[in-house]
Amino acid sequence: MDETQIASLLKSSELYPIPQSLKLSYGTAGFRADASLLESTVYRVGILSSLRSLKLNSSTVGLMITASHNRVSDNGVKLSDPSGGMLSQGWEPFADQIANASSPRELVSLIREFVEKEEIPMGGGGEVWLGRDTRPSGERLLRAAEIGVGSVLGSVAVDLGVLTTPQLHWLVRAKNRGLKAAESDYFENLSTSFKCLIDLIPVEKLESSRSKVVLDGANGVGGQKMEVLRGFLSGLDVEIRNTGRDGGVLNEGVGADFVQKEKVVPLGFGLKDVGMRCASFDGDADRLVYFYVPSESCSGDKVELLDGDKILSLFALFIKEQLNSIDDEGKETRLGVVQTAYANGASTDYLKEIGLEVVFAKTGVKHLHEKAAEYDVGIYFEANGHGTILFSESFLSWLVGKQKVLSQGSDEHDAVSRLVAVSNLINQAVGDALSGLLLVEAILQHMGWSVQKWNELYKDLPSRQVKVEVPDRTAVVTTSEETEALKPLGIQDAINAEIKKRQRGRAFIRPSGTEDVVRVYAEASTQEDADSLANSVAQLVKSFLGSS
Ligand code: G16
Repeated sequence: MDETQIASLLKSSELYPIPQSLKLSYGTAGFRADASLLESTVYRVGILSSLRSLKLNSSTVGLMITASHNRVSDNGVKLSDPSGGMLSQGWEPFADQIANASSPRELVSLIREFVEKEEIPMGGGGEVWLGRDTRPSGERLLRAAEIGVGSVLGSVAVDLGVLTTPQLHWLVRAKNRGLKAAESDYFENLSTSFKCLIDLIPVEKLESSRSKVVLDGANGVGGQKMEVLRGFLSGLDVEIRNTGRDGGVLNEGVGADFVQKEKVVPLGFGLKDVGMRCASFDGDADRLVYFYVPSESCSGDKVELLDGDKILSLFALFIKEQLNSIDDEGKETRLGVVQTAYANGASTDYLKEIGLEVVFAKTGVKHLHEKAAEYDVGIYFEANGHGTILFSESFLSWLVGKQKVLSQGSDEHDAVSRLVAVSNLINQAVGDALSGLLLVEAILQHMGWSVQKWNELYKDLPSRQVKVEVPDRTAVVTTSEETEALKPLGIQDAINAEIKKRQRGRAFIRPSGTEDVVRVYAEASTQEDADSLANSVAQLVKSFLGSS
């Protein structure tokens, strides 16, 4: 790094002093904190993203300002690698180091060392695309990111404005593949591949299953983007509520995280919606869950939840059905599904029963994505509704080749065409609520299923999730799949004793990577037992770690 570069970094970093006693870690999905604390962090991540671009031959990198499901006063920053996937985990320690550097001099010396170690060519040409969600703090933080990007000399930041997180990942992926990469291309791609799937459905099935879906947009960017997407679509009737324009607050009593954790309707939904097919996005639209208000509901607030596990099961069933109709010429196509410890035990049993290979990963899509990429077709979903389908390059080119030679209109040609359409519709960069919703809707129409019929695939074991505020959540250390706590010493034995008291009991604890809490998950054969197990484990967390 030459003197001019060093001077540029020193000068810009003076503008963004780190708040006293701020200690951040890259976490499950980037840095998150109260928005007022984050300018120095976002500025520094701006620098990192320029370096990442330079390291990868000036490919475009994405930087997203969002705190997703967290409250509106929080914000955060996540990065998209040139592939459209999450930032390579190998760079996370450097992200932690620079985010916490206490002075401009320390920051510059860390950058210098890293540039040398990684042999990053500093000749200029880095490119970073920036997006933000609808949080009021987003614009100010985006300016900090721009300064960070530009302080690596010769690198440019391109402000793409308000986007969903998955849109930014999709655009970055498309750009680096030399494809058209404007927001309108994203909408066109989704709508045309949705149409392909619908066109492959026999007319009599279409008529019986087409009905309205009602969307809760979490008062965030997702509902607003769905309004745009709706203009591109035919064959789908979507009513959108909680767009954030009617005074509702982002993620407050609304959104996928709220609906999935509390198992109640979001604001704006209730008795009037009994039996309707409803869906919920989270704050940056990378998570999707479905729900309906059951007919026996008196108050209209409790829901039947169709979470990420149910979406995964629907996708897996559909993909499997298509693969079964295709002569794979002895290739032995590998279809695998990836879940986390949060997956409902009944969903895992179901997936195994239908003959699927199920593997587990640590919480965080970056971990699931990696495992899903090992298959010809890998489907991953977290119970919270974050997930997607990955098609390996070789499998996809084999499919496309087959599509060309098979006779049009044959069952096999239709099955191949459906899979090709799914590979275009689903956002293979990262979980995407908009594309996920379109795929769910297309499959339900294909099957001729109502949301209630879909829900009958299996019955969830009763479960409960709670969060516990403690003085130091990092005192909880778990095994790699997060099913057992290694620290604090003795807590796992105490948890096991509580589990044993309940039929089909299962519970675990883990420190959140996005909020300052310890999460508790419990399931059992009855709701009462699941609740009491979660509460007992939460008490254990408090007694081992203290409450804050
Ligand atoms: C992020 C991650 C998800 C993860 C979630 C909760 O979601 O992308 O993979 O499941 O955080 O993580 P934790 O339990 O560690 O707080 P999002 O939608 O908030 O970006």
